[in-house]
Order: sequence, then structure tokens, then C-alpha cells
Amino acid sequence: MQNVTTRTKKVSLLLHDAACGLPYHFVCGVPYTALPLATVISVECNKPMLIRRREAKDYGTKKMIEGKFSPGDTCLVVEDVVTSGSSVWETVQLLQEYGLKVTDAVVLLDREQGAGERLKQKGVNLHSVLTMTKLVDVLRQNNKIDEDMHQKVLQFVSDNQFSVEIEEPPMKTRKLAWSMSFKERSEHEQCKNSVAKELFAIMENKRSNLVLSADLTNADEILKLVDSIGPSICMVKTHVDIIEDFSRDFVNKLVKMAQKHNFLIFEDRKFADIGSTVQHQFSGGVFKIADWAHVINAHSVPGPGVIQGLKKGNKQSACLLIAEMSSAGNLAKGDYVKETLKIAQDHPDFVIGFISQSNVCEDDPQLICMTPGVKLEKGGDSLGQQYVTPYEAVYANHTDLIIVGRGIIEASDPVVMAEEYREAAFQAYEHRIALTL
Ligand code: 5BU
Repeated sequence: MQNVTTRTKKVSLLLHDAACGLPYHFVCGVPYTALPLATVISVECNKPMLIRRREAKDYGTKKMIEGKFSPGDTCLVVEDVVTSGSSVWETVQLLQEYGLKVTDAVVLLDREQGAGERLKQKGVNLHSVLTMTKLVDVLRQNNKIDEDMHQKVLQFVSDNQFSVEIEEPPMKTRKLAWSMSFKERSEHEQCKNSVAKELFAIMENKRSNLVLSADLTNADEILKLVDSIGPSICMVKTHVDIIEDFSRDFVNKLVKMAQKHNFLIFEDRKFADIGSTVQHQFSGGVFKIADWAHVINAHSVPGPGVIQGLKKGNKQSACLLIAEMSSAGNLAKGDYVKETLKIAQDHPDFVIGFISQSNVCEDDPQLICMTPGVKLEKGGDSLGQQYVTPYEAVYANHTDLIIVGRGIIEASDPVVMAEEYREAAFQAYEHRIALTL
């Protein structure tokens, strides 16, 4: 008897032959039985493979389809047996959600109970190595079954047809948050926070998802830089505790500038203490951040108390939780990211998203992901900072805004450079949403 590997290879090659001449870039097996079949086709026939997950990863990008593909690439779906065609259709829908084209599916055995017609209606051609009729005919001719069994099987097939019209596909099409436009997200019923709505509107109007990290230490220099770059950005990020000559006057001028250029102010204070302390750090002290910042951020390491404390000190701001960091060797991974997401989802009135390197929540249109550690060229600095490009952050990793400091500040012409970053990040966003239009 042939071993399992040889049989799997034989079946996979039959499937490949049945799909001969069809135009496709990728193969994708319906999980899980067809996964080894698609894998063998991929290896033996030199076709790249996409992997469909059944459950989203519980942290990280939450991608349901793994693989390197571009919008408009075609994919052949591979399955072992089809009855109603529902499982093939589920996989087709998911691939289409990610911008792939699917026009054909190949199966080892079509039980001829309506799958071919149902899939045809959805624009998918079903190709099979074997049909149930052919199978029982061959078995009968070779005396492997008697005539009674032969007729019984054919009768069963004809009595148990799935109707083309009635049955709706079992999987409701989800619209992933990262595939929606900023406008759609701002108008979505789940997007209730007024700061999130305002940010989406600014991004849409100014065609900018660029945040300037104004990391200079002199107040006038910051104001000069921000005023010149104002038209290109949707937000300015400050570290007020590095400004040598911080004053109330600086804040008043920055607020006026924000109105003039239509951007939001984000104080990158990274609150990370017990609730009672952060309440005072936020609303009081020298900086009185709660009086002027539209957006602040917090580490989730203290637990939900940090949010409760900040909410007590809050006047007008919304909060971002730091889910992932850009620095080498940072500890924000795995369960930490998962728990951070939970805290955010428990406080939708205040938390509008994350500082993250990937899209940590694709299901909630209000939750915005902003990525620091961005430069036009990949690389890093000598103190652990790691850079990705705007395209990697926004297109490949599905985050929404890029935060850029030295990439702009240290350029010979920061105004020209800011425009370059704005264009790169907004184009990456436009390509991303075009994936699923
Ligand atoms: P850069 O000059 O583009 O490297 O500055 C990045 C800014 O983003 C800087 O103000 C950091 O404090 C901030 N930042 C970061 O770089 N990485 C992180 O994970 C977080 C914040 Br959180």
C-alpha cells in the first residue's frame, strides 16, 4: 500500500492537472483538509501559496490570510470534497475581502449536490477530478459495488440537492476597519468619540495621515517648524518635558497654530503610574496637559487604573494606549498586546486607538493605529530606535498614521521633506483601501 505522502502527492497532482490552463498566481487550500493538498501543489508545481486562517491570531496583525500578495492577484481555491460548496465560498469571500480575484476552485470529488451551480452564481467555476456519478459508475463496472448500491447512491444525490437561491453563505462579509476610508470610519456607528471623528475628518480633508514629532528643545524653534509644516500634517506630537523654555505662552501659540492649520496636538507623555498619580500628572503640575492636548497616551502596564485616573483628570482629550513599541528589545509583545487591546475596548469613550507597529485591532473602526519609528529608508539609530518605511507601516502593516521626527526635522528642507512623507503615507493608505473596493 502506498504511504500517505505518496497518495497526497498523487491527489495534489491530479488537482493541479484539473486546473490546467487556468490563470492563477496563488493556490489556497480550504482549511484544514485541503491545506496539505495546496502545499504539495505549491511545492511540486512552483506556485506560491496563501494560507487562510480559521481564527484570527489573537494579537499582532490579526490577518486572516497569510502570504505576500498584491491587489488584483488571482488565487485558485483547492478543496478535497464539495457538497453544498459553502466551505469553498467562505474561503473565496475571505480572499476577496483581501483584494484577491478568485474565479476558479478545484476539488477532488464533487458530490454533485448543487455546489457547481451555487458557486457559478457567485462567479466561481468549479473544476473536479471526480464526480460522484463517475465514481460509482467505475466502482460498479469493476464490481466493487452491486447495482442496488449504485442506484441508491445516484438516488441519494438526486434527492439531496442544495437549492441555489435559498441558502445564504454562512459567513457574513466583515468589513475590516483598515479597508474602510477615514470618512467611512468617522461616520461609522461604532465611532462615537468626538476627537476620533475630528481626526478622521482632518485626515480626509488635508489628505494627510502624517504626525510631526516636534522633538526640539526650544519653544520658538518648535513653533517656527510647526508653522512651516502645518499644511502637511494632521497632528503635531510634543514632548513638553524636553522643552528648556516651556511656558504657558508656548502652549497658547501652539493651540492657535493648530486652529490656523487645522491639526490636533498630541502630548506624548506616556502616563504609566497608578490612577491617582496620573490624574495629577495629566491635569496639574507645570504643564497642565489636560488644558490643551487633544490627544495623550499611556502605557497599559499599570492596568485599567491608569485609564480611570486619566479620565478623572480629563477635560477634552482622547487617549492612545501604547500597544507596541518601535525600540529594539522592547517587552510589549504577546499577551501584553492582547491585554492592552482589552483595556482599550473597555473604554471606547476615552481610548481611540494605539501606538503600535501593526494593526492590533481590525474589527473596530474607531480604534486608530499610529506608528512611530518611520523613515523613508529602513534602519535605526545608535540607541535602539528601529525604522520602517511609510509604505510598510500603512500598506503592509495596516496602521493608519505615521509619526515622523528626525526624518523631517533633520532634513535640509523640512517643509519639502514633510510633503514627501505626507504623500508617501497617504498613497499607502489609498492603495490599502483600494484593495477591497
Ligand atoms: P524619530 O525621530 O522619528 O525617531 O522620533 C520618534 C518619536 O516617536 C519620538 O518622539 C519618540 O519618543 C516617539 N516614539 C517612538 O519612537 N517609538 C515608540 O515606540 C513610541 C514613541 Br511609544
